Amino acid sequence: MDNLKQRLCFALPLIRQAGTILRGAFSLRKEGVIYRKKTETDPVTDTDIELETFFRNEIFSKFPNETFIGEESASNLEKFDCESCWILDPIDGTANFVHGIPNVAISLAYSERGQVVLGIVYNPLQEELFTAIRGGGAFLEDNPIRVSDVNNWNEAIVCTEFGSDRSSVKCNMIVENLKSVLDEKIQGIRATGSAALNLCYVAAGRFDVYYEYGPHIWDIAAGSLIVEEAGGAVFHPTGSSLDLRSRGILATNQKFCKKLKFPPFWHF
Ligand code: LIP
Repeated sequence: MDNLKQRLCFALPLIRQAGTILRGAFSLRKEGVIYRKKTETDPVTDTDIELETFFRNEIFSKFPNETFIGEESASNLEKFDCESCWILDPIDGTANFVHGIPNVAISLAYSERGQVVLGIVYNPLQEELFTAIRGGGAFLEDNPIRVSDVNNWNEAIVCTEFGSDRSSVKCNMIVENLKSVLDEKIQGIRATGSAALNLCYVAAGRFDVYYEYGPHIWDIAAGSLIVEEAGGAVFHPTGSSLDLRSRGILATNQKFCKKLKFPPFWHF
């Protein structure tokens, strides 16, 4: 635990510094942030790349023998099984960032032998910092957070995302799942546009369920630990145990998780 606290103390000033860079770039948006598209519907900005380079350099100068997985360098995901690995999404919610929507987060996780043990998610535009160390609880700034107690669909806010894959198979699956959820007469459905924030909102009891097919390990590594440490549960949407590299996640409070019927509630 002491080792992880030291790592948190190392990472927090970096996250705050990166947040200042992100805020500066966000406020210049009207003059036009330069962005290139990874695929037709999936943007990446110079700020994503600048922040990833910043973290990579800082992490390697402090821990030269550790491994690093970053969204923009899209490295070999087998590194996750190494003794020590850092996992970064420099801007989770890049599409929001380019549209001037302040739902963005810097997501940084640290794992040991394939298990995330430290997670930090920071939205510098709304000044919200979520942290967790495995076994040490989850926090919003200095305040402990807990998942909700909601147990009934008609009181539940369910969150999902629509990703950037516009193939007909994926779109049909999204629509079918949405229909199943709406058929339960839920109170509301939301999509922040950032998987990391969605997970933190489950952890803080703002959302009761979040599911998505498509997110990558860098989108969900930090947030999934924050949910668990806030008393919640994380799975693959089919109900099997969560593999962060399997491109799917379902996060809920403990009560709801008993209520969800797997399979076949979630289609894929
Ligand atoms: C995004 C996610 C979002 C998901 C998108 C994308 P990015 O991350 O957080 O929830 O639906 O497909 O992965 O690309 O902004 O880091």
